[in-house]
Amino acid sequence: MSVEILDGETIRRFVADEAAFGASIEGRFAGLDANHDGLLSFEEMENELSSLRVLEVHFGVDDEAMTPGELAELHRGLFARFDRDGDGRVDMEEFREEMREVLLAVAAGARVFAGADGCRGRKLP
Ligand SMILES: [Ca+2]
Ligand SMILES: [Ca+2]
Repeated sequence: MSVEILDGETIRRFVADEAAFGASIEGRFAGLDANHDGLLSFEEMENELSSLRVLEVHFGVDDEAMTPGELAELHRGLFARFDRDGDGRVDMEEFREEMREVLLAVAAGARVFAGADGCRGRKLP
């Protein structure tokens, strides 16, 4: 699934739409849950973490000089943000809450950055 940068208002409307947002998150969660146990391990989350990192890079977090070790540490940190109760697994509720916050943060950033560097509508891999 590709990540498309939309304008902030569109993202906020999407997150506020419980039915659409919930369905989207559940579909994404199911797609990541490779062994279908209803929980996401770090390994299952890694691709997702990479695409979230793309968002952060897009919004100004510079990782040009990162070593593989630093990258792994960053992924661990991102995973810890999702894993709120620290049991080493991300359940649906944790996934939904963190994705909501990430999207709202992106929405806030998008409003700031859209005019600044013309990134509005740009598609990320
Ligand atoms: Ca799993
Ligand atoms: Ca957890």
